[in-house]
Parts: sequence; structure tokens; C-alpha cells
Amino acid sequence: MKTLSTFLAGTELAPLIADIAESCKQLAAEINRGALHGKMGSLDATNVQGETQKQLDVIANDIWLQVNEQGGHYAGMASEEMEAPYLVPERYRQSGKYLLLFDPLDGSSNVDLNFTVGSIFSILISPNHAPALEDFLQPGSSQIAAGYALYGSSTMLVLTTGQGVNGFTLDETSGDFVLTHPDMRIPQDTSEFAINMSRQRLWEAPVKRYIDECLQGKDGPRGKDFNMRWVASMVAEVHRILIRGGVFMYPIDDGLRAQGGRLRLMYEANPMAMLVEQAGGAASAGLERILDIRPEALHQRVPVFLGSSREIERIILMHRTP
Ligand code: AFP
Repeated sequence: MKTLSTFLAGTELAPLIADIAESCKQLAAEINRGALHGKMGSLDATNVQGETQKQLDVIANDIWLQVNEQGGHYAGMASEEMEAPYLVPERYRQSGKYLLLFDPLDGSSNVDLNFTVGSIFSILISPNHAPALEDFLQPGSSQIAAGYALYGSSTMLVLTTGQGVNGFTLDETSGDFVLTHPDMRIPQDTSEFAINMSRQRLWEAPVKRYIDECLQGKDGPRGKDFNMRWVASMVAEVHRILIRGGVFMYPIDDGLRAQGGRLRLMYEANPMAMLVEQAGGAASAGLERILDIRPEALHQRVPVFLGSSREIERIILMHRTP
């Protein structure tokens, strides 16, 4: 069986991805032991998003910073858990060619429930040896690699470096990530959608129309019944879509308009959009391709519609024809 290291052998990104894999292994172990070591539960602190921080949010952020800065590959990092970008200390900035952006623990509201959570990451070229905030604000099309770790019934690393999407499963015995899901592809069609239905009254008309048509089932305009899923962990939803297709939607709505949406562009929407497109799917903010959005702020939020390409095309068409 191929492993992550043999799969990437000789490529420039191999050492960077090896460090990311190590941080995922360490975090998987922390999550697995969380309840045993009393590390579940929330702190009386909020992060830059104004969200209550879990103990494991802080632990995850520290692991990602420490494990990934030591390799000397990055000039700077940005995280959902940190207001400002992090300038890697000079002693670790030998090459400092890249920027690492990450959501260290996505779906953390699920972590106390023992539900699937994950980490999401994005790698950019650093324009400067000492990058400033604006150096991070690159469109998703500039990403040279993106992926996620999935801390579920097994620990997985799903990765793209621009030549398709490949999934690796952690073999706890050897400590290797083994290539178990080569060349992941998203079917163009689906009968499964994922959305937080409790916000239905707040949606814009195109979203209401799309979901209403799905709910009408085989007697409605779609001519088939649909199934629904909602895990409240974007990594789990995207993984399901990479395995069997589907649509994931977190639209802007009357309750989120002031913030611009729910999900963050730089370290959630952009890396997931790269993965989805590399697997033959599509990722849109409703009227524009997510990877084309020109960022204006590090923690900027955007609407997200991603998954099976024919469904996303339908959703975009509904946004264009009021
Ligand atoms: P947390 O990391 O705060 O749990 O948020 C997870 C998330 O950003 C994304 O992973 C989920 O798809 C979405 O939020 C869930 O949102 P709801 O809590 O509104 O269901």
C-alpha cells in the first residue's frame, strides 16, 4: 500500500504535508483522550469570531502552530482562533516560502458529543519573508495545496496539491497515513442535500426555491425524492460529498447578513472549494465562484454552495434568475 510519504516522495510540498500530517496525528490523540483528561468543555473565553472557545480549540491551535513552524517552510500563519496573522519566529523562517492558513478544530461544537470533527488547511506562497496581513489576502485560486483531517471512526487526511484529490487513512499500528482513497471524484448528480433547515424562514428566495423543489420529491419539478443530512461539521459534510456526492449549503440569510455569512473564506470555504473542484465538483458563493473571490479581510465570511456540479449549476441559475 502507498503511504503519504511515498505518494509525495520527491515533491517540494512533501515536507510541509508531512508536518501537517504529524499535527493531525497529535491532535487526533488529544481528541481521543479529551474526555479522559478532562479537556472537554468550554473556556470562559471567546475567539475572534465571538464564539465560545473549547479547551480543545486552544490545544488544537497550539499543536498546529508548534508542529508546523519548526519545519522552516512557513513565513507566516493564520488561524480561525487568532485575530491577527502569526509571523513565524526568525529562527524558524529559513526558507519561509509559504503561508499556512487553518481552522484547527472545525465542528468543535460537536467535540463534547464524540461526533466527527476536523481540521482544515490551505497553503499559499508568501510574497514576503516577513508577511503582512495583506500578503494573506490572496484569492482561493492562488492556493497551491489544500485539505482536511477528519477525526472520526478513523483518522483521515484528504489532500489536493492541484492534481486531483487523494485520501489517506492513519494506520495506528505503523503511524503511517495509507493511501486508501485514490483519485476521489464527486458524482455530477445527487439526491442528497445538507443545510441547516432551522434557518429556513431567513433564507433568500433562490435557496427557498431550490430546497422547496427538493422537498416536493418525485411528484415535484425534480421528479425524484431527496434525502437530507446535517452533521454541523463542514469537514464531515464535505467528506461525505467526496465519497458519494451531494450538496452542502450555508447560504447568507437575514440573520447572517451583517457578518457576510457563517463560514470563513480563507480557511474554510477556499480550501474546501479547491478540493471539491479538483474532485470534479463545483463551489459557488451563489453568484460567483468561491475561488475567484478577492479577499478583503482575514476572517471574512462568505455564503457557500458546494458539491455535485449539476446541482450547483442549478442553484447558481436560480440566483441569476430572480
Ligand atoms: P463550529 O466549529 O463552531 O462547531 O462551527 C462549525 C461550522 O463552522 C461548520 O463546520 C458547520 O458546517 C457549521 O459551522 C455548523 O453551523 P450550525 O451550528 O449553524 O449548524
